[in-house]
Amino acid sequence: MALRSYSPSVENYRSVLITCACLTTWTVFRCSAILPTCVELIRQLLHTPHSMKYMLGVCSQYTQNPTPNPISLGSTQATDKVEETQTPFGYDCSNIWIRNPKSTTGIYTIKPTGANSTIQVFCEMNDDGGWTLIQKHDGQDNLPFDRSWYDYKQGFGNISGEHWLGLDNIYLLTNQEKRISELRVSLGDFAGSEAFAGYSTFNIDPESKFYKLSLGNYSGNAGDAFRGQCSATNQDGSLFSTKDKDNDNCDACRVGDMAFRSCSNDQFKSGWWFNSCGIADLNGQWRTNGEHIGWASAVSWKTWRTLESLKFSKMSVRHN
Ligand SMILES: [Ca+2]
Repeated sequence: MALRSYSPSVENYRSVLITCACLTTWTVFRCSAILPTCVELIRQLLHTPHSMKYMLGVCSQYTQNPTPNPISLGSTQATDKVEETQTPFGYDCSNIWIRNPKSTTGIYTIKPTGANSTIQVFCEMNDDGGWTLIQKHDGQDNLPFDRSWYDYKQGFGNISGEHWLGLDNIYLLTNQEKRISELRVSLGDFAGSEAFAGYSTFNIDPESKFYKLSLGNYSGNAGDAFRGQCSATNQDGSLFSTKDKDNDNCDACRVGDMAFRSCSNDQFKSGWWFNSCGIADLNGQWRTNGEHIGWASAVSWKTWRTLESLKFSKMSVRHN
């Protein structure tokens, strides 16, 4: 337990952290995806005054071993049993940013309060804080969003590219003890314009309550498409639906002569918080430039662009 009083030099930090990165690479993850995180970890900890206990805790988290083998510490004596830490890098991107405002945008590992395991996320580190990305849809990976309940629950895609973080992860992120989460929806069209919609609070319920959506006050210049213009299009308070799980309020809805019961399966080919059905749907089918007008299934935020499928959408959460 000598670690409590141990004060390593910068060189010692470097030795520990590089060893940690090596351990991570070949013991657990066996994939290159973890490397950017490790590199980021090294960069962060070399520039911030963390304790040795914290750093070794990080290593133990990465090796998934509460009492890892002694880690090479160069000339130091600290090879005692290592205590686990409460969080590997932070509860969320905001927490990481608060601890180190110089953190750069990229992939991080977080552990929200209440989570049993860590989550890999993409953090956008801006002047106004650290934002945890929960959705990115820009067609760059040709990622299909017409997916099952299970896929939307678990998440899909590439964290550094197009992806949906997963409803279980979004639930954990937005229901942390004493941490208020706000949402920012970022949008771009094919003409090069951008807009955003902010919500002062953003929470979803657990799966047992069908991931019901709860939003705070709107601000921004893209319009409040989540709430739409009337009760039928208001998605605040709606349950999540997918093509194989219809929790919407259509029974039946009509488009022209056609009646349908499932917004997700019959109209929009998207997992979303449909009411009957609403005018926001960022998980609809991405359309190429020139082919982006007038589709039912599209990347839609109709208070901003009524008929167009958008060039990109991002949904990010900040905590305070
Ligand atoms: Ca229905």
